[in-house]
Amino acid sequence: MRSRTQVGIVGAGPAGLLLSHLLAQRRIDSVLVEVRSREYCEARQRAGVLEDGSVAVLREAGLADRLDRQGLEHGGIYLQFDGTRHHIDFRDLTGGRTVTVYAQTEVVKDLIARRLADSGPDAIQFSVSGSEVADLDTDMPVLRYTDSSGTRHEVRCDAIAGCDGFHGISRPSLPASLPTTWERGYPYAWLGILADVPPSTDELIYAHHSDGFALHSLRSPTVSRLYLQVDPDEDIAEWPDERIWGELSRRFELPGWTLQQGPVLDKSITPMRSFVCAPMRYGRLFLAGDAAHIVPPTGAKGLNLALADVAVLAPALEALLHGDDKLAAAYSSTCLDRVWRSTHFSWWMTTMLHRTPGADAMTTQLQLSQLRYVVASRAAATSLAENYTGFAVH
Ligand code: RFL
Ligand code: PHB
Repeated sequence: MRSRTQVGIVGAGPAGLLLSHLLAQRRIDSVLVEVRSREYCEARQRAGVLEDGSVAVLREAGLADRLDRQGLEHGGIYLQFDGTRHHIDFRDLTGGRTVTVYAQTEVVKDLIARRLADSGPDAIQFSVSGSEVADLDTDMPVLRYTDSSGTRHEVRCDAIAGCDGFHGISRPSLPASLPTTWERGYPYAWLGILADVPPSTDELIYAHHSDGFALHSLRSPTVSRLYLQVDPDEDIAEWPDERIWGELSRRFELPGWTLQQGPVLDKSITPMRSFVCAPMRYGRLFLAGDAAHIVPPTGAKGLNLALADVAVLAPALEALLHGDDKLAAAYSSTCLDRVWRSTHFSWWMTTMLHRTPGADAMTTQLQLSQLRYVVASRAAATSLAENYTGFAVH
């Protein structure tokens, strides 16, 4: 079946969903296709921390009703090392900036509900297969997909947004000679759990430990999210709940403090990688979010970068559709500036806090020296605080 739209969007993660909403607000039609079901997208456990700039983008887009009611504003984090827990006070260090703990699952649920309410049940095509983008050298690229009832579609578009994550089809559709990519793998992974137990902390704890990194995050006053550094080839079957709680308790151990345990609701292992692709545009195909860049989760940046990209892309597409290419031409470099800052910050946090298998004792001493410097020097703490809370989205 052949049809026509203004913007074809591949992928209903945070980037694709927010973009379709921002375009609809500008009265621009889009077709949004997603390989997974709605239920799968709404349950996928991922990020939890929104920068002030991301909250501002969601508020301006009229998407923050539930976020404003249920999001938990945090004015700092704890850094734990050498048996001591130190508070980094973002409000004090940055003149009032904070982050908001609000799960990616909730951002995605809010966005899906809003798109379907505003534009009807066909606004998002879930459970598609065989998505392809083609004719990228022309002013009318094409998006092809097979819908959930088996009908093949060919949609002519003025522009296409590849918001289909790291493993999607959009980035591989660029001509092989075009993009430059940079990649770094890390010799560890995160085992994450969601637990039905009130958090044992008021703010996130990032813990350096000789057995490996641990992070205590949360989802609500009654649900905790915790992570443990494990080997990248670790088998999750080797990690029954008691072993996970035992390891977490050891890595967060502090006299007079106890880690509350509870039923584990979800458990998974995530590999860690830094990746950047430039440029993020080819003709009328624009990459956004994880399709163009990946950061390790230690800096809590991935979701924020995805939202920032499309906040830049929506006005650029609007101008492009009115014949003005200026913002579209600047899209890639505007986004990559923020992407590289977050890539550096995420790499820095990651390498400062994780145990590198096989590393010598000197490496550990250098990490500890850096951590002591961060908690002792206002300048060093301010650098962490301003990167963590993020920079204004333009
Ligand atoms: P997504 O969320 O991966 O969405 C891409 C969507 O595209 C679909 N798709 C396709 N659809 C149609 N056709 C195809 N051929 C397709 N191929 C794929 C996929 O099914 C999916 O629905 O990318 P997006 O929108 O760019 O959003 C990026 C964020 O999801 C990601 O950066 C963050 O989750 C990263 N991240 C964190 N970011 C933060 O800002 N703060 C955090 O605290 C944080 N913690 C995390 C994280 C990621 C984690 N994992 C699991 C990678 C913690 C973890 C453990
Ligand atoms: C989370 O809550 O999932 C989370 C928080 C902070 C991070 C990574 C993940 O750095």
